[in-house]
Amino acid sequence: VEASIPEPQREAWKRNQITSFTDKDGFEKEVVRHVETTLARSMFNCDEIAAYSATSLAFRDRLITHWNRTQQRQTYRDTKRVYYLSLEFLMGRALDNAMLNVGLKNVAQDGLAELGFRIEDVVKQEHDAALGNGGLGRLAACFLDSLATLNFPAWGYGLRYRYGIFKQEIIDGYQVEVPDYWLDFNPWEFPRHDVTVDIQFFGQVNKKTVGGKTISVWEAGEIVQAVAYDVPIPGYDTPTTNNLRLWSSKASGGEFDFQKFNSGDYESSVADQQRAETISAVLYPNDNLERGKELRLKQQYFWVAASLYDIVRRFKKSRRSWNEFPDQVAIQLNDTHPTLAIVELQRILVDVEGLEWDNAWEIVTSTFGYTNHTVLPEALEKWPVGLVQHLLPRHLQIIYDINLFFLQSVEKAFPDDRDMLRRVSIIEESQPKMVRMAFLAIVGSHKVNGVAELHSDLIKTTIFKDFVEIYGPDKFTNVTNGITPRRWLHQANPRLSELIASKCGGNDFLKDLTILNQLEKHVEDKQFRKEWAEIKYANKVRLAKHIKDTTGVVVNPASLFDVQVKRIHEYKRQQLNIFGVIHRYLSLKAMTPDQRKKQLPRVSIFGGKAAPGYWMAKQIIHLINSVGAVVNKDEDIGDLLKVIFLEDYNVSKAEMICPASDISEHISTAGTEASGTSNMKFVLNGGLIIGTCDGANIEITREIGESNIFLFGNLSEDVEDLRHAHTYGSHTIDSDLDKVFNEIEKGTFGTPHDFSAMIAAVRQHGDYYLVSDDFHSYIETHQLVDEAYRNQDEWIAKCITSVSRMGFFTSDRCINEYAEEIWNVEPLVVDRH
Ligand code: KOT
Repeated sequence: VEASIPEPQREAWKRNQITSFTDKDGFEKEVVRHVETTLARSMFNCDEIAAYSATSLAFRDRLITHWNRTQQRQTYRDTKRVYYLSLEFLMGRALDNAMLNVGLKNVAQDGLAELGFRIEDVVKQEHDAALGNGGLGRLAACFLDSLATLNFPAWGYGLRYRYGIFKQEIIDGYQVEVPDYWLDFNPWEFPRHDVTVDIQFFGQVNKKTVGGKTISVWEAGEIVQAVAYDVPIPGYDTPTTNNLRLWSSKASGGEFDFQKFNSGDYESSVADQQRAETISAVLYPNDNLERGKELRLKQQYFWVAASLYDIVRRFKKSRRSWNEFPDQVAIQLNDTHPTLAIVELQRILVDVEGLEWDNAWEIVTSTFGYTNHTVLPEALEKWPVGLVQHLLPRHLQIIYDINLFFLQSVEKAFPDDRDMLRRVSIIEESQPKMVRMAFLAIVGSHKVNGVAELHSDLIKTTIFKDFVEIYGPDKFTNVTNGITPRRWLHQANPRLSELIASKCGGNDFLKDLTILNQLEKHVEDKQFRKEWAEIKYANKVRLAKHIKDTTGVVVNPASLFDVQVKRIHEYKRQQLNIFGVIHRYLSLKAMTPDQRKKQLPRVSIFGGKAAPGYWMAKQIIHLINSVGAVVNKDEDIGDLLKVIFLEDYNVSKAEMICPASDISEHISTAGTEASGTSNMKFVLNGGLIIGTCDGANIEITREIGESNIFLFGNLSEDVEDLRHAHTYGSHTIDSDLDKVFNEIEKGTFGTPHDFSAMIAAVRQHGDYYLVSDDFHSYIETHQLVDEAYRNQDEWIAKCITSVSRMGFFTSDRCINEYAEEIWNVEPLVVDRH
């Protein structure tokens, strides 16, 4: 690496190499320097925000030095890189994570204490980076942590939204959305104004003859500029610091179109600028739903084109032949959102670089892998052909050609199956015609994976069945999701992490999570159980305080904490949970005071955002809050039942909530939740789960043992028949659920009309999510939970056993599987310095 600096200057550069701080004094010096120079403040007006900013800047300087060395090393060794394309990266806070990953949190804690600050308060000043909706975005963030920790040469590519997921406020029991402007002061990004890419939209395609060859030229469109912003991603206990590159949109030609400006057309020059900036302005707030908006397609192409330009530019520096592209580059598509990358790379290779179609297509398909995250039909992306034609005329031609060659090969293999061609065509012959993005992603990739075993089986037997026939089963694989134990155990639950370390021979388990299995031999250790229980209790006290501070409701930390936090969606069935809560309330009300005394106190905790346009999800939030308003002030009930809705669930709240749960709910209709990842977070933090046989719950059960999980409900294989029976047979509602409905309709929880649609969905509209079918089993299983919790000693033993068997669910295991089975990349081993 050094050799790249000319001999005469080398000595001066080496002599002045930056040395990062390693101790308290060094850290304090940096903080004071940043307070007094970068922030232009003084020790006399340094508040917690300034302390946060200066601490972050001190760590940022450290990261960027390691970032530089990592990039130099990767460039020098010229090995294959992974590019993870995701429209969402739900990163949460960076400071705490950076301090822990570089192993200097204690140093910072002591240093800040000497300067007059508590590190917990300083860390809390940071705004979450919330560039995602839920599981899909958080998975991308966990993957970045694992890629860096395992020393893979890897880059994330995303959009730098000015507004991330909205902030949720609950006003009079209803969700209100408030914009999340998070970029005010963000020390974690480096603007790269020198890295800009011109992105074209609209225009037309002209044929031209160059050297006897006819080529297609895409011309006369509108240009928008993409500007790169880099976010350093530190690995845990390694100098490797990878890059997340986020693109921001800007009008081309600088601030204004000066010609328009000078000719007096000031307004329209500002309007042009605003239109360009709109592209990266806001994250679409839908989880598991695609609404086919033009701006969303613009976002997708803008981000994909900028990223590919960058990737191709980096590859070209190595002066290798195009056929080596797939040996140097692996691109993973996080769902179908970046599928246009397939078309864009084909366009670059054929139109710009002049490769033959077949040669180019071989390179393209060897480069891409596609991860599917959902089977819900409303979430599968389809774009109207007319819209693609208008926005990206050349890309539509290429899509048609890809489809033509694909269908020709299918016809050859299945000569007598006309319907097969209709079924698998990338173009759906509907009114209007649509481009099916998942099919395009399959055809343009060499591997397709689901995110949990059941889910990967389901895609092979349902939505992608025909493609398994066409390509054979080997193109389809499973990579069960995982979570990073650094953030979700070490950072979120430091006391538990420390207790575990004391039994597992130090912190190595954070890099090899299977080491957790050493806990199992201590399960019978009374002192260990006691410490374990104390930590859980302390975490519950912390959450109880947060509940008191934010809702005013006092909850008893000795109660069983029952938690369901995730996006609000009918398939995730928060309605089943709240109906169950009402059932519990009615049962308690029907008891004598003596009977009540024998009951186990419970706190039902909900949290999660509803997509702003998802009316039914908003009704569910309203019902939860309405039930809470009645139950929480009912003096007959007291501590026996509290119902809490926590406002604005996000990554940093999850870090507080997961460690405080006794039981968490993962109760989706079987076959609908592709994986789920919060189920893993809750078990890893010493909580048990109640769940359906869905997604990763099934593999969690296999790992931790059936006696350590509360499973209930119908199985995925029976769902279709049940739905059919609801629609075509006679549909009777569970009698206990019926009583719950009657109580709601009596007005016990406010105006019954507000909730009539939720009830009608079950009674009149075929109960698509099987709430009634699973209700009895759900209630019975909650009774088992109560009974089990009464025996605290055994409960704690179950928790410890479960944690000891969770090693499989680290995102490190996941990333190693992707690396081996899909990317064919190896880590770049680094010496420590
Ligand atoms: C789909 C369209 C737009 C935005 C988000 C999605 C989406 C999210 N599709 N699947 N997911 C979730 O992905 C997680 C990570 O794999 C899964 O654990 C979860 O079950 C999916 O619902």
